[in-house]
This record gives sequence, C-alpha cells and structure tokens, in this order.
Amino acid sequence: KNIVLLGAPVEEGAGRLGCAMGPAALRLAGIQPALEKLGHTVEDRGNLAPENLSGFTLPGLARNAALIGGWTRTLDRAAYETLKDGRMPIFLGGDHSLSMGTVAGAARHAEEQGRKLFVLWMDAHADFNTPVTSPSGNMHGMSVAFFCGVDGFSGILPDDRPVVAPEHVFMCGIRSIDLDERAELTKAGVNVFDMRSIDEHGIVALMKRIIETVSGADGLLHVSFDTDFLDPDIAPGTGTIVRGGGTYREAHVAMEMLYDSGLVTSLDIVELNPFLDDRGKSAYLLVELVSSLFGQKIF
Ligand code: DIR
Ligand code: MN
Ligand code: MN
Ligand code: MN
Repeated sequence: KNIVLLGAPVEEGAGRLGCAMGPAALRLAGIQPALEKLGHTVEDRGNLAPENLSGFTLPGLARNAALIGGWTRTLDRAAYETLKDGRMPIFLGGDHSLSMGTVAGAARHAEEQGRKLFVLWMDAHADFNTPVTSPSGNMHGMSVAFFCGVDGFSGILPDDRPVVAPEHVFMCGIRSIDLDERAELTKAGVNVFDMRSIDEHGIVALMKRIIETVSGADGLLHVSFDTDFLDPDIAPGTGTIVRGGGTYREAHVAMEMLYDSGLVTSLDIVELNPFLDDRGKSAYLLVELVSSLFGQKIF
C-alpha cells in the first residue's frame, strides 16, 4: 500500500491538554518503520496546521469551536485529496474531534466514486453529543453526531457535504454514554456494539458481521481508533479512561480481520496523550495494532 502519515496535533477538543504530543509519540514509537517492514511505501508528511475560522461559534456549549472548525476544514481537504490521489491516509492524533474532518473528507471521496463510506468507531465513548446535549462542551465527544448530519453544527464546513448514514456507522467497545447522547444515538439508528455485546458474542463474531455488511454493500471503510477503546491497564495514556475495555488480543484480532478483509481505506489513531502514558506503553501498543491492521501476522 501507498501510505501517507498526517499528523493532526489538535488537543482543544478534549477536556485536558496533551494530545498534541500524540503524533510525535507515535512517530517515536516507530510507526513508519513498522509499516515499511511490512512492505508498504510510507510517506510522512509531518503535521498539518488548522485553517483560521476565527470568531466562529456554535449555539450551545462547544468549547474552541473556531479552532476545531478550522481543523475540520483542513482535515476534510487532506483526507479527500490523499484518497483522490490513490493513497491511504493514516491520521495521527490528536483528540477525536479530528474525525469530523477526516470522515467528512473520506465520505466526499467515496461519494465521488459512487461508493458508500462505512465507519468503524472503536471507542469507550459514542462521541454522539451535540453542543446542545453535551455535558462537557468538549468537541471530541461530538464527532459522530457531526458527520452523521445531526443538527447543531452548521457552518463548520462551508457547504452541505455528503455525510455518513448513521446505519453505516458501527461502534465497537462502547461503555460510557451520556443521557441525552443515548437518546440521539437511538433516534439516529447507529449500530452500537457495546462492551456487553463483545462479552456475549465475542469480538470475532461482531467483526465478521461488520465486514460482511461493508463488503456486501461494496463499501469503503474508515476506521477511527480511540486509544480508550483499550482497557486502561494496557493503554493508560489517554485522557478519559473507562474500566472494562478491549483486551490486547481482542484489539489485535479485530485488526487482523480488518486486514484480511481488504476493506479499510483510511484510518485515525486518536486520543493518545503521551503526558499520561507509562514510558511509551500505549504508543507502542498502538503501533503494534496498526501493524496488525497492515498485515503483521503471528504465523
Ligand atoms: C463525554 C466524554 N461523553 C463527553 N467523551 C469522550 O464529554 O461528551 N470521548 N471522552 O472520547
Ligand atoms: Mn472518542
Ligand atoms: Mn473515547
Ligand atoms: Mn445502506
């Protein structure tokens, strides 16, 4: 594969700072050589910088909306242009608000190809708040609502762009949902596989279902991987940990199955906060998981 690494050091969408160091930590943990070792061509384009949307606000509570809006426009264009160029973008975050832009750009590209974009959201959280429902006002908790076209975000992108159908979004690993967020999620009809459903059915059965759905629809797949999908015992380096997360092998086998499917066309690695990490433990694990997603085999 022709892979492009794009750093998105945005941290103002999260409740605490530190995610801006995420791209540097993923590079230091060896993401580029790990991918090259698997036979891929990797171009690291360094870090992007956000457009200026100064003065922009949203009705309700959306902290740093101008900055996050600026990032969204930059990342929308970066995702779209990289995909149009026939390359596979990997976005190194940065907090999860960056997916507003990366998914918008990937959806725009898919639409142009006459294909549908599906999104696999691996996260402890559903990130389906709006500036009206959000208890925190942190925009990293709003990304999915934004790209599913829920009201409350108008003006972030300059025109009406293709959005992702909520039924084309699969959430996996969810274990923390806010009250009003739950109502919005249900109303929209997003596919939510929470931790209990991983416990009951196993992640392999769930991944099979997701992969079959996407391939049956001839879809393209964007994977958005929040570090807090993982159990905090194995990945402490993130700002909003929740107990009872994905295990080491659950995460790996999901990545291995996604590689075999050949469906993944773009990827976000987000919410790594190196300030909270334990000697690079979470960064190294994320690089390992990316390797599995790009063909690393045990045997
Ligand atoms: C919470 C936390 N639902 C919020 N969200 C997080 O602030 O909206 N997402 N941490 O990753
Ligand atoms: Mn998230
Ligand atoms: Mn999360
Ligand atoms: Mn459909």
